[in-house]
Amino acid sequence: MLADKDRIFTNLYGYQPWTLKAAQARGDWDNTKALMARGQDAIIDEIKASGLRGRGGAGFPTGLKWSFMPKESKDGRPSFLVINADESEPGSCKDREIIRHDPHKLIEGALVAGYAMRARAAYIYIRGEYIREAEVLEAAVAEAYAAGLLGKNAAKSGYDFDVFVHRGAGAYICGEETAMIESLEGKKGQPRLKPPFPAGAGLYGCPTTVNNVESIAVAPTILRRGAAWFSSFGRENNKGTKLFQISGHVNKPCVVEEAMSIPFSELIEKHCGGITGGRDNLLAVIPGGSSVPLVPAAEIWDAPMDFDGLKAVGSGLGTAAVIVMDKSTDIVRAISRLSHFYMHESCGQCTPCREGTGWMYRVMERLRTGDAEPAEIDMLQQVTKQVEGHTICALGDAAAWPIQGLIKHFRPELERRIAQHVREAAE
Ligand code: L3W
Ligand code: SF4
Repeated sequence: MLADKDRIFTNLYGYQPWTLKAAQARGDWDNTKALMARGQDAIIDEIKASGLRGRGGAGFPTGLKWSFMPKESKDGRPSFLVINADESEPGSCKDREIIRHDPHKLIEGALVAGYAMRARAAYIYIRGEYIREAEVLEAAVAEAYAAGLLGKNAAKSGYDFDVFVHRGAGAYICGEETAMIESLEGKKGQPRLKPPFPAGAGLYGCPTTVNNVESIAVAPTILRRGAAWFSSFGRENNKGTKLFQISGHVNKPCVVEEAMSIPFSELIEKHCGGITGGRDNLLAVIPGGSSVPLVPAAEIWDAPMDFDGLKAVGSGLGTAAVIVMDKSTDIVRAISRLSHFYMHESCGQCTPCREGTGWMYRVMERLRTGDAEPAEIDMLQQVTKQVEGHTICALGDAAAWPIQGLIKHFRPELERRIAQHVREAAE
């Protein structure tokens, strides 16, 4: 179990105030000027050496992403940092905890990261439903300005840096980085084709890096405690500490910071009081937010909770939103409900996603009640393959993967429902 002294988020549960004064007492904003004085390339090198990978779902190496930003401005164009606080992935609730209880970690991270990538300003795009969180964040940003930590000569570093909080309007797709950029520009939130990646042409056509809240909020601590400290947790390719969010059928759902690669069993037993009804009552787990395939009980129990460990069992770490389902769960209904979510949230600009998500949901609903032909299970699998990899953004994949996981691991249950429906109709 991670020792308290190794936790980055020391106020995750809000036992202390979020305010600047309390944050400074916890070590935030401690001589930020000195961190910045190490120089932009040195900061990027330290983040690279720490092994930090993006905490928003894709796991792209953070330091490498920062290094894509131009060192010199072309045509006088500024660069921007965009912080993705549009936390909408079903099961994900970690960024909310950072923002409402430890916002200064994020704001200091924005300054340090923004400086390293030579950005003029950071835009924090916060989920519209996070009303209280946005209020805290706006108040914390105002505190930082008042204390001279943002704005002209931020933290007396000689660097000018602004932070703007922008509230979303409730669309899941605006969490996709290029849809977020469109939305910030005042347009409808629809993903752009990549490349060009945002580092080449992002917000207002300027070089932009989009990072998740957690990725930015851990940066100052990594710089203070060193890359070697951070990378001492986890294992090769899966370094550091990580916020896990465990919901569903556990005795104590929680958000907890743990070492990357902690086995699933340890996470559940030590932090969540075990599975409801005991280990034998576990049916399946969606380990990384709703966009990754489910994993049956037997395969997840000993799996290391990291990028490679969950890939090895056919799933992914995603945002580390661990959705636990015990044997009382109607697993077909659960996945069908997710299909409805993706159908509803599809932005509609590519045909395989716009049409495919509706198709998949309608077939899933018929499989839920058993009112389907056995051949439709394979047909549904084929539809998922026609959507996966054939769309502009990852929402199409995210809609396909949970269904693929269901068919792979619970096909007998789908067949049982169809057979039962046939029997009942004959009676
Ligand atoms: C420059 C290259 N930049 C990649 C950058 C790219 C992006 C990052 C990752 O989706 C996943 C998705 C959801 N030159 C680059 C490059 N980049 N190659 O690296 O890119 P990518 O395309 O691998 O992923 P993505 O489109 O950012 C994120 C999954 O996360 N997910 C959902 C999360 C939801 C939330 C939320 O609610 N807040 O985070 C959960 O699993 O399905 O697969 O920055 O530009 N050659
Ligand atoms: Fe929009 Fe879906 Fe295409 Fe993504 S995959 S751009 S959400 S239609």
